[in-house]
Amino acid sequence: MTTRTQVAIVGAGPAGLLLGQLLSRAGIANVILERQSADYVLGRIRAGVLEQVTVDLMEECGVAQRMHREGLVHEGIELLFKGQRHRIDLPGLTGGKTVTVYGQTEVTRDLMAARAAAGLQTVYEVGDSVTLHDFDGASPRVRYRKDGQEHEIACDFIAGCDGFHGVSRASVPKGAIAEYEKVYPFGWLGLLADVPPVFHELIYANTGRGFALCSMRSPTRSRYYLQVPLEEKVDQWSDAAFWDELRRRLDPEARERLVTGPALEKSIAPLRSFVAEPMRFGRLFLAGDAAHIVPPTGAKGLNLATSDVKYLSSALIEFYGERSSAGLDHYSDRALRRIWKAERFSWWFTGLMHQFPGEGPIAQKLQEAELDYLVNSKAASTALAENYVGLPL
Ligand code: RFL
Ligand code: PHB
Repeated sequence: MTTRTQVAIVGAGPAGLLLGQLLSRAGIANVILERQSADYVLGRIRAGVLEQVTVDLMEECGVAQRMHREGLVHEGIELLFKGQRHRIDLPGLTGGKTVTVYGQTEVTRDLMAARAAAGLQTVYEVGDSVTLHDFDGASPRVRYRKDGQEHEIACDFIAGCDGFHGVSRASVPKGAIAEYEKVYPFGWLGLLADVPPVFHELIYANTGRGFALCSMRSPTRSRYYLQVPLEEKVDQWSDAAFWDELRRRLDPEARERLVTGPALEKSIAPLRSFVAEPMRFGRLFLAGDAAHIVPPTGAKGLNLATSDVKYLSSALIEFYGERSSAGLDHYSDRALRRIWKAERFSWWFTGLMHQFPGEGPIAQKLQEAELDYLVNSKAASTALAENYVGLPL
């Protein structure tokens, strides 16, 4: 069966759902195809920190009420090194800017609820059946299989919002895409637990035993991460072993205050820097993790997905409203300028905070010297703060 829409969106992560919402509000018809079930998408524990750009976009989508009620506005982060914590005052260094701690799961849940309430179409559980056709011409099509039935969507544009392992980028002819990649020699072991956070702000810790991060989802739910070797498996880590190792990487006060409890979720994420250029191939546009990955140290991944969507939705709205393709023609260059700066920041902050195997004790000393400079130089801490809260669109 063939149906028609204006924009076919592949992927119902934050990028796809935000794009769908912004387009629908502008009267542009769209369908979202998602490999997994809605519950599976909501079960993935990922980002926790929203830049103002993302908060603003949630408002523009009309889905910001719960985020404003339950989200935690953070005015600082703590850098822990040589056993001591140092605060970075975000608004003081950036002319009043803050970040909001509100889980990606909740962002996704709010967007899914708004989409369902507006009666907009999301086709879940299409598995690996999606294929993209004719996006180098004027009439692209997307095919998929659902419940044993073949479907085809004829559309004006395809938005590839299907993450790093999605089908969209993989459908582009090899020579048409340049890929830049760095894989880091360690991963993050994350643990979610219903215990009060060790501190009311995030703690980023540089230690001789490796990086640690103390984050949260609410005043009663904590999210912690430990740098672990790449080859480590999550079942090698009992909850007790995790808490033990985290304690060792904290300062004495935090160690004392840490409240432990059973893990609700535990997983290992690899760290990668990746950019695909350009982000447009004819009538196929990539957005979010489909086009780029950052290591999570800078908390930029979800926020980059939202800035891509802001640029792409504006360009599509301009196309349908004014019949101008200027915005679409500039989309890739415009998005990549912001992406490369976030890639640089995330790479730099990862390098500053982690232990790199084989680099020897001088690396630790140099990191400590840079951190000492960073927290004592207004210029250096301003550079950190303005990147952390997010560069302007
Ligand atoms: P997603 O969220 O991966 O969504 C893509 C969706 O596409 C679906 N899909 C397909 N659908 C149909 N057909 C196919 N062939 C498909 N292939 C895939 C997938 O099932 C999925 O539902 O990408 P999107 O929307 O671009 O969003 C990107 C963000 O999810 C990601 O950048 C962030 O989670 C990164 N990230 C963080 N970002 C932040 O801004 N702040 C943070 O604090 C932060 N912390 C993190 C993070 C990522 C982490 N991990 C696990 C990688 C912490 C961690 C540990
Ligand atoms: C998180 O809470 O999951 C989180 C917070 C900050 C980061 C990365 C992840 O830099």
